[in-house]
Amino acid sequence: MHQFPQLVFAKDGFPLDQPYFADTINIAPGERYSVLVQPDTPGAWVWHCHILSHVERDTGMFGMVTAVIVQEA
Ligand SMILES: [Cu+2]
Repeated sequence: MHQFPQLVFAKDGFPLDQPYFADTINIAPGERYSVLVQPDTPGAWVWHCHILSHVERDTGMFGMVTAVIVQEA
């Protein structure tokens, strides 16, 4: 996720013994990770897979990408 540090705190629904901050996480097929972010900067932020063939092609972005909209409180 762009802009906000993410705290990885669980894998496949089970809490981690040692939560950690990570910019990117390697996720194998079928795995799930849970993260916490503190969205304290308003704007439209991109959250996407870093395997570019999963998110980008000649016509633009697609697939494993979304926008997180943060509004003023
Ligand atoms: Cu991917």
